[in-house]
Amino acid sequence: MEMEKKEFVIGSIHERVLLGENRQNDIYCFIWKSPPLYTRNIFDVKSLPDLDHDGKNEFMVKGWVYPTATVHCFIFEATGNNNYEVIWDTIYSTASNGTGLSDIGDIDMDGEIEIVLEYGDGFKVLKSIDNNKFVEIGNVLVNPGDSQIKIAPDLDRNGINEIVVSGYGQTYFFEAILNVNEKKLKIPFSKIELKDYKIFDFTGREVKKMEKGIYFLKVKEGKIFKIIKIK
Ligand SMILES: [Ca+2]
Ligand SMILES: [Ca+2]
Ligand SMILES: [Ca+2]
Ligand SMILES: [Ca+2]
Repeated sequence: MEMEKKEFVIGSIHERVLLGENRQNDIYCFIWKSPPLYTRNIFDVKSLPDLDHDGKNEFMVKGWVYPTATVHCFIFEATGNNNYEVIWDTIYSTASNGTGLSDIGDIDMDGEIEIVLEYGDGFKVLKSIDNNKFVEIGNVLVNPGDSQIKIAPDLDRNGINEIVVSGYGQTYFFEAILNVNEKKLKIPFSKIELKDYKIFDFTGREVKKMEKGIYFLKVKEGKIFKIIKIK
């Protein structure tokens, strides 16, 4: 029986990305190398589940060049066996001295996945609107930037997934402000800082001040969290 092969993408500090494949138990090999992308520091890599619905999966890579402070995002798509091409790309400038990691998820709650691209100064929401076509439907500045993005599965149960942005000891929750009667290609976002949430520990006592560490957050009701510190 032919096993389905899993591929993986590796970015680099140089200008290219490499694609590897698992051949058999513990055996991996590189099967494809991109042309020079004229960017650097390609640490942010994300698999995309065929966002433009043409039957071919995509992957996204983002590079950042210093000191010109430009962020370049590329979306590649498979063109056949073991070959990939850039189908869309965009450049942003950033005032931040670094960039973080992006995520994907349903941000405008239409059942389709969007890319939430971290670009140093905040995030951009990129949406596929046709074959090989992506548009920016949201742009949020998050000081001080250079953050990790995670899409949360509607923790406060109001029907809208959250975008969680963490960096430099700060965490913010964002949600798209959606008007269900109107389909807009530009959506604003509301920002909720973690300090705006009521937080309780597992004994039921309210936590007034969060200290450095890693926390599990669990929604009790509305914007009230039960919290368990694990480190
Ligand atoms: Ca596709
Ligand atoms: Ca969506
Ligand atoms: Ca395509
Ligand atoms: Ca929500």
